[in-house]
Amino acid sequence: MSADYNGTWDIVSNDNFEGYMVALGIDFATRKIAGVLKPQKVIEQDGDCFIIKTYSTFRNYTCSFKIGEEYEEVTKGLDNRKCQTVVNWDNGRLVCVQRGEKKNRGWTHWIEEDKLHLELRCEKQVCKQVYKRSS
Ligand code: ECB
Repeated sequence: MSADYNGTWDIVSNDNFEGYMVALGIDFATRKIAGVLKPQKVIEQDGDCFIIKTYSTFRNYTCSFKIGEEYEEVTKGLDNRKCQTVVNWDNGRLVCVQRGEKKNRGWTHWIEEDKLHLELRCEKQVCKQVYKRSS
């Protein structure tokens, strides 16, 4: 089962982003800046093809993928690592596995009551973000 993620989404909560960044080896000064950002997601979905843009006043990040097709992701401007990344559907959830140097790395998106949820995982750390539709 798939779902429609199209839209512009503004962050409303961001739990344990600090732990996630520590797990990724992000330096102290960068974490202090990144930790107070209010990122926005712009998601363009055409069936199984996605472009997810994450915007902030500090840095932006874009990834694009097709469901089930593994690709090499370079997390440029984030932790600058290479991952073998694949995203699959799981009952309307988008489940991403980022295989590489870091164990247990990936993320999951889902929509619940018109809120966009995102769980970001790295090693033993889980960051939980919630976004609302932008007005
Ligand atoms: C791009 C906004 C945040 C910029 C933070 C800058 C430096 C911190 C460095 C690394 C922290 C690791 C991740 C940053 C958090 C969010 C960016 C995108 C996370 C992500 O992988 O989102 C997925 C799922 O929506 C699509 O790329």
